[in-house]
Amino acid sequence: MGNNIATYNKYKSLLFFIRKYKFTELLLRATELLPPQDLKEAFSKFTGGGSYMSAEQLHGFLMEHQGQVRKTCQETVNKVDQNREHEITLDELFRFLLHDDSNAPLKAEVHHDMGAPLSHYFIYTGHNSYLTGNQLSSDCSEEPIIKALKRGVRVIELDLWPTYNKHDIKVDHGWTLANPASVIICLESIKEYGFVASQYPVIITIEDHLTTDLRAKFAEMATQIFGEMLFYPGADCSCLTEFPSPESLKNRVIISTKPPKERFKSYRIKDNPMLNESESSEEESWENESPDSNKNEVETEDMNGSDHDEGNESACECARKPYQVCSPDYKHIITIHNTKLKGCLKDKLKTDGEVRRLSWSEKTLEKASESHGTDILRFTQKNILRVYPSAMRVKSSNFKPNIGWMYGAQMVACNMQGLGKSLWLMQGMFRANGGCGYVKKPQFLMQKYHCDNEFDPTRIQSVKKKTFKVKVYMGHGWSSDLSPTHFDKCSPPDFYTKVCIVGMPDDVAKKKTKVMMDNWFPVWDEEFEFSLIVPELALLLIQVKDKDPGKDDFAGQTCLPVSELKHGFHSVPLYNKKGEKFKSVKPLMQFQFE
Ligand SMILES: [Ca+2]
Ligand SMILES: [Ca+2]
Ligand SMILES: [Ca+2]
Repeated sequence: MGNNIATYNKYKSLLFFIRKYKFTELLLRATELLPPQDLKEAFSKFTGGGSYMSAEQLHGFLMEHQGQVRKTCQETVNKVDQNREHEITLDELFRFLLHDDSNAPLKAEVHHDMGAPLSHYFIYTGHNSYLTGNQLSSDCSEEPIIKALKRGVRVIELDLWPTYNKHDIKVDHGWTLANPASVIICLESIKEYGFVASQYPVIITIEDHLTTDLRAKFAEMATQIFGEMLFYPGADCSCLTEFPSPESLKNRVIISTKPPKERFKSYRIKDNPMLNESESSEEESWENESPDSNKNEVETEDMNGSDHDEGNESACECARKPYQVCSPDYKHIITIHNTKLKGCLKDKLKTDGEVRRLSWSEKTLEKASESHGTDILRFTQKNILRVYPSAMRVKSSNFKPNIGWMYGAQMVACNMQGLGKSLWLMQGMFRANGGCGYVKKPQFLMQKYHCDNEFDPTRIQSVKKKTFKVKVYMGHGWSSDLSPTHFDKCSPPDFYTKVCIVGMPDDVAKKKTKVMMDNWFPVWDEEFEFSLIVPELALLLIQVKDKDPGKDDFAGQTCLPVSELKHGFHSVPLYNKKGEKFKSVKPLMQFQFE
């Protein structure tokens, strides 16, 4: 028996050795990747058929073929030229294009006009930013907030609740099993990490379940912690008729929530936090309400209180009346008012008067867009619409953000801790504009539509379609970043690449390359053509997979905003499922527009 085990172990280690040897041999093949034919032709064109490229010719190649701007061209030329006498070979150019980080397909700097009101931008927005995992039982912590801010997320959501003894505030997810987080630590983390990834403003959206006293306490905390960093229009009771610009709010924190009602009902709400929830939750559920809905006392009062005059009811006025309970300081620190108007959908989307924010669930938006597309668009040109994932998504999954973007919704809120395609799309969209968290909305979302049903993004009849070509040459880097048996136990992986366009319904398309069997360095050399109606909202989703008999293995993904892509040959860095960049995996591709 013992002898058998010894033989078995010996056999196993021999197998391991053979396998290892085989893999090492395969790794060596990396150096055998050859420049694609297209690159040979481009090299020949820019060198006039020569075998060396001069610094001047390289400059020409980078400007004309690679879509680089003059400034970065010189830097690149210096870099490539470093150890040479002003000339490089085709192979050196190829290695440079394949490996160098500066050959990424997107512009690294902020290049949109940042001087327009906040409503003109899509803003990188988190949902329940304090949750570490699922929506029911995961804990609350400042960690996911810090992580999101480091990635450039600009809108952080905090749900504020009274602690058990009602004397303090906690960040919690309401009536779930989660452990709460400290509000002070959350605010301090926002202060510390808010501007690490981007200088543009951080917006804190608050789901407010607090009593009047605790609101005052929060206002004090926020003003003390943020100091000068906290922006608000001032205590002059004036309301904004236009939002300030991201440029003017650089390195500032602003608060968005529902302004509290200055009414005697506050006494009663204090006694019953459950009632308070229906009053102040972000939920907007017009579609479930019958016209004479009278769910409870507070809700009715809320409806009365939210009429159109509410926004103008000044806190100063309120302060002059000694018997009313209000927290003027809290109201004053709110820059973006989350205000719902009563009435039918059309009334709720009114755009005269104070600019404000509405918060809708994905379902509400879906339903409203069927009949009121133009009204929603008109609203989002001046005001802010936040769209959040349905409460049914307990596992922190996400909805396709496009539904929000195509109606101009600025804050499409995403569960940053949930994995999956929707999150990749979100990360892709906000790689635009230097990854600063603000992306200027395309012109067609800002122009005037006069008739009621004129704007219907699901049926845009083409003006002139733009042709976008993607060529997938080759992949490499997996053998450096992952173990030899990561994909298949007994053989190298069988890679193929999927390229999809996600955007306006008519632009959606899916293509894929052939499978390259048993090869860590697949060469596909395949070109795909897409014809796009609205390239401004089109995202290119790239996924590499290892073909398997059952479910194929994931081998990397990235999502890139099409209108921001540089043309020419680029190495495209891929990310894991969570959106963390692989060290070396960056397939070589070419992008062209016609
Ligand atoms: Ca596999
Ligand atoms: Ca295989
Ligand atoms: Ca396989």
